[in-house]
Amino acid sequence: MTTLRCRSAFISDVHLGTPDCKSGYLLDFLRKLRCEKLYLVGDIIDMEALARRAWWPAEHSAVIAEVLDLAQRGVEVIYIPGNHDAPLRGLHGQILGGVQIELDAVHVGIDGRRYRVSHGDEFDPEQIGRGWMQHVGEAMHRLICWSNRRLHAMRQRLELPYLPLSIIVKSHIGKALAYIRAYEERVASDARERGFDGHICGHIHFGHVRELGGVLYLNDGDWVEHCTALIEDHTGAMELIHWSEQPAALGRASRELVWPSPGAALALAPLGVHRRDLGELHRAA
Ligand SMILES: [Mn+2]
Repeated sequence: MTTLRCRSAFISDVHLGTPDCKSGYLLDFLRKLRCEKLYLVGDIIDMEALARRAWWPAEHSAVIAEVLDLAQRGVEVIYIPGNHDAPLRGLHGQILGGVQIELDAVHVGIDGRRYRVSHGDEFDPEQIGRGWMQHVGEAMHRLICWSNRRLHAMRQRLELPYLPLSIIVKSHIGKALAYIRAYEERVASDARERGFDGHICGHIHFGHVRELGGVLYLNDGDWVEHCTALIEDHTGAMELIHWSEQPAALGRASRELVWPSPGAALALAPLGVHRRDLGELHRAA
């Protein structure tokens, strides 16, 4: 069994209590993790979903047991609740089973860089949170595909030429990308104003390592679609990694070099967006 050795690890948007949570991969990640500090950056237990429908498989309990076990073994575990586990915010300042609950935190890297850590819903004026990508992305894509088929069949009967609806799809993806860019800008400018070297957050389910106007925007992604974590190695470099059968490094920020993650590629791959389009995003960003 290989282990993942690092100084700190950041995960968020696990959404325990929903069928979307990739608890198997997360459990494997936690069992192989050897770190000093583990930050749970919000939306870990989806209390909002649980209030609607009580659904809880044994594997989700195993995830919690594993986190508590890490705390027992001396890992400093800090839980910063998000909008889906907001009731836990009332417990800030308390320690539960060795897990420290906080509203936000300041993480000082081993290289001296200072980061503010928060879930990030405070930067989301529309409070779309978890649902937004589904709304704008997959559901829209499915609807468009279905409409496209129906429309095409109808137009064929009327002997009208083929009308590609992909233009409409693209405009919606464009909206999604513009939303992400604006969000990232808001987070980065807040870190800049507060005098931090960067901000570590989650919330939008879009893992990303990038530099924006001299500060680092570090989003640890999610365990619903992308199975990503942000890792600080023993030199202080921050790396976004994907964890499944085939773990992969997605982006890295050391003191010397920022290698931005192709976050857009991850999020938009299910929509069939080509890297060509993503190139446009990165140029525009
Ligand atoms: Mn959230």
